[in-house]
Amino acid sequence: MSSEKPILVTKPALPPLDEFMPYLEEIWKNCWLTNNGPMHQKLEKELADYLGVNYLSLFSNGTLALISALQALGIKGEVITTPFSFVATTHSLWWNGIKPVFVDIDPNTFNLDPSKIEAAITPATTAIMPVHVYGNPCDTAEIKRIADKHGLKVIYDAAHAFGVFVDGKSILTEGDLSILSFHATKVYSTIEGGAIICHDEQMKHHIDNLKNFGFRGELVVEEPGINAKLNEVQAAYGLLSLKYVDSYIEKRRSIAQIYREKLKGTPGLTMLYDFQGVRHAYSYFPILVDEKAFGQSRDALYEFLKGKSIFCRRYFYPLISHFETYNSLPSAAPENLPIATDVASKVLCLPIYPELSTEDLDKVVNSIKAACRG
Ligand code: T4K
Repeated sequence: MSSEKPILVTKPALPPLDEFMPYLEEIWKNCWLTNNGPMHQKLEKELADYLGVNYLSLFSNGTLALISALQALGIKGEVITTPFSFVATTHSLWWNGIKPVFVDIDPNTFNLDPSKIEAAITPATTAIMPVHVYGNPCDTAEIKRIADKHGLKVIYDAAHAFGVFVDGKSILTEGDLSILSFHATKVYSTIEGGAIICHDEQMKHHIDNLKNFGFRGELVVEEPGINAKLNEVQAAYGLLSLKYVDSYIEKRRSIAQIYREKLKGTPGLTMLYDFQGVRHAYSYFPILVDEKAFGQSRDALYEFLKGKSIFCRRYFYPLISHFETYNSLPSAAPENLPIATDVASKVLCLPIYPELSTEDLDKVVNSIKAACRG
């Protein structure tokens, strides 16, 4: 192992500390720390405006937002979902007593393949939970067509899709509900945090109550809600971060551009490019390593880079369907998921974050090229 300064897959973008102090002073003055305080209310409004959505409810993290979104729609039975995601996607189904049904992904987008959804629908199916993985938009029109035909709800796990627009329209306006994650590793962060995006005021009230134990007013508990509120300090951090997020996305865009230019033509490496009409936010930079053409396996490359203090990540390997909780489900069989199994065996996410220096970026690129035996 080298003693060089580590280059991690991501690094949180921190807003200037001195600019955070006035927010803290305000909180101290308000003496209001959580439970829908003024910072929280302001952030819900500013985020909805920034993201181009009508109703947004903040959460203490993306996982509780997912769990609560399923609660809000009363989803039961079976839900069709992707195995190629962070494990929280499927865990949210498990926490609601729902049976996940895994469907394979599209080889070009790595998202749920709509052409394989209908074959997985049974009388117990109530919803589809796709993921805009790496922030790349799902085929939302086709998913809507299938959902409408079969009377299914659609809940998008949009944890990676902050600030993603398709033909000028926020991707978060799709489906019945979408959820976001504002974890420290995300493009936009409240340290820990998340949100549910919905389309009408009544649903927004319902979701707001759900994250506050199910209370409606002071004396009435309408349903078994949970505590998933975002506190004032984190909301303030979110307000300040929002001022910088466009510059963060721009830096990420230029890093992605450099990777694409400099790694182009490397034998055995496949990269994803911008989709037509999409404003990307570049939350991750995945590459696929074809062992035969590259001359080394993905895992050998991962270890080689680690030896140079470059810590890439194999998001999302192993597939969720591979984990013990889920691997006995019939839909988890690798034969049912050939594309996802193949992509998971080849994928490597390269470092991408606003502060990544040109020097470090060059080091990543040169090290990958040095590892290539193709
Ligand atoms: N749905 C999807 C599709 C998701 O990807 C996620 C979360 C969720 C739902 C659930 O949302 P949350 O409940 O988390 O809001 C990370 C994140 O913890 C997780 O939020 C994220 N997805 C997932 C893809 O990645 P780990 O286990 O890889 O994190 P960790 O601690 O290994 O950190 C990753 C890298 O970032 C390391 O190189 C260290 C660096 N790092 C990390 C933190 C926390 C820093 O430099 N500073 C930091 O403060 O899960």
